[in-house]
Amino acid sequence: MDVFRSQAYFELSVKHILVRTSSLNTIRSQEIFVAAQKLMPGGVSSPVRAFKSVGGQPIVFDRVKGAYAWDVDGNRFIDYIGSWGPAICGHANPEVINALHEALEKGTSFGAPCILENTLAEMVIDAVPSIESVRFVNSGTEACMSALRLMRAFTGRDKVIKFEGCYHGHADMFLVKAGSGVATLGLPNSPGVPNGSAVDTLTAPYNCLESVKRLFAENPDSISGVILEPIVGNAGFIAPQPGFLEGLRELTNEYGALLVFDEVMTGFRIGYGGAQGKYGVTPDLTTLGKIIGGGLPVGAYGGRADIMNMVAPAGIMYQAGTLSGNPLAMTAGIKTLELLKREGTYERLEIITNRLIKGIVSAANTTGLPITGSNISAMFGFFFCKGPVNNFEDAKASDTQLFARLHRAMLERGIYLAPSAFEAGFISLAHSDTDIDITITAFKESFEEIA
Ligand code: KE4
Repeated sequence: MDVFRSQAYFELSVKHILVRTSSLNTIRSQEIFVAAQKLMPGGVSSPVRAFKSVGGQPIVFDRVKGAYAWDVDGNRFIDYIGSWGPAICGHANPEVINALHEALEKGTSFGAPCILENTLAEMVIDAVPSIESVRFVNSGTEACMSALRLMRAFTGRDKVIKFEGCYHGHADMFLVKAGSGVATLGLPNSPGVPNGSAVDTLTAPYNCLESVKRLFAENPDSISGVILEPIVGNAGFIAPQPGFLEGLRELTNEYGALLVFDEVMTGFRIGYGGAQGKYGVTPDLTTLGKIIGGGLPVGAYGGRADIMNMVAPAGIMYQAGTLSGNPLAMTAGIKTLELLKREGTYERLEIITNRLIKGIVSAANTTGLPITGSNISAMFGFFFCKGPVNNFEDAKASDTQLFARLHRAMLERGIYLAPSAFEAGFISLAHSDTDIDITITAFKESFEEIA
């Protein structure tokens, strides 16, 4: 059978099995996704995109602009994921795009020092209280993996404390009671992670200082440090309780361990100085990603100079990357941070995000649905339960089935929410007051539909 006929036959057969599963026309998404599943595991490049926990047809994007995404069937959505955080200045921001066009003329990758790395490094060091020196990598996973290696190298200790539901990328030692896609898929800490990698990863419930104290007391000289999301976005949205971050700072100081804030999600999202700027707690190391790449692949880890000086070639802890410090990614990050530095950006983000979450909670209350929700600047979330939600156990007790039904109802009304109850929502400077009004109305209608 020649390729053309086989392709035509395949497409014809696909059309026959494709049915419209909702009022939303997603035929082309379905065709593409059916084909994708024959090419890539689960048809996606990252598990959470497959809609496994909310069901239904993953939406195949065609293009994005500002607060909106268009799928391959021509449906437009108001997007509250924003590529999982990077699009805080709106998708395809014209100033970022123009800067990239200029940078492209000089090439796509150097594999050599480039002044753009200096520029972005200076901006990060100026913005983030804990960072005196920074190393760029290509993802949040790489940043967290490297930060853990550095914690161990600097202290000479092997164990690390992480919190249930927090997600620090997919490196072996972090896939222990992790959040995000691992929690979404209910994977038991993922097979393939050898015991040797996970045995030194200790876990505690988020917001529970007593558990951390106990772990330190039981392992007084073997814990290299504590790593956490200072505001959780990977178990759903969970804020630190008053005193929690300060308590971790005191405990790590007392035991000679390091405190590491994973600000891959919160960095430059909840303020220009991240969560550490908001709460006034300074960790020893910080990991970053998402926004500092402006939508291109960038991660970073940085912190006290005496610690960072251990990183090769300044020191003996090895870490490297072919595309690290890539000129295009640096350009997108620089321009994005320049836009965020402008007067009034975080005030605007706080106002529209707070209005949205208040509208969501009020609509659910009117419909009689149990809900708890909140925001911190441009990051928000809610759970279908009475609340409060202070840790992953609380989050898991929420009604995730109801969330799945809400997700579908909102898609049909042109609103694109994270396809998991264990994720956060992200707003951008491109979301207009009208977008917020439309979204609140869609929530009201959806709550009435699913109640
Ligand atoms: P990446 O390797 O995906 O760039 O970053 C890993 C990571 C590390 N730390 C935090 C706090 C993170 O939120 C992430 C990644 N976030 C998820 C969203 N919950 C990425 C989405 C996905 O896995 O597709």
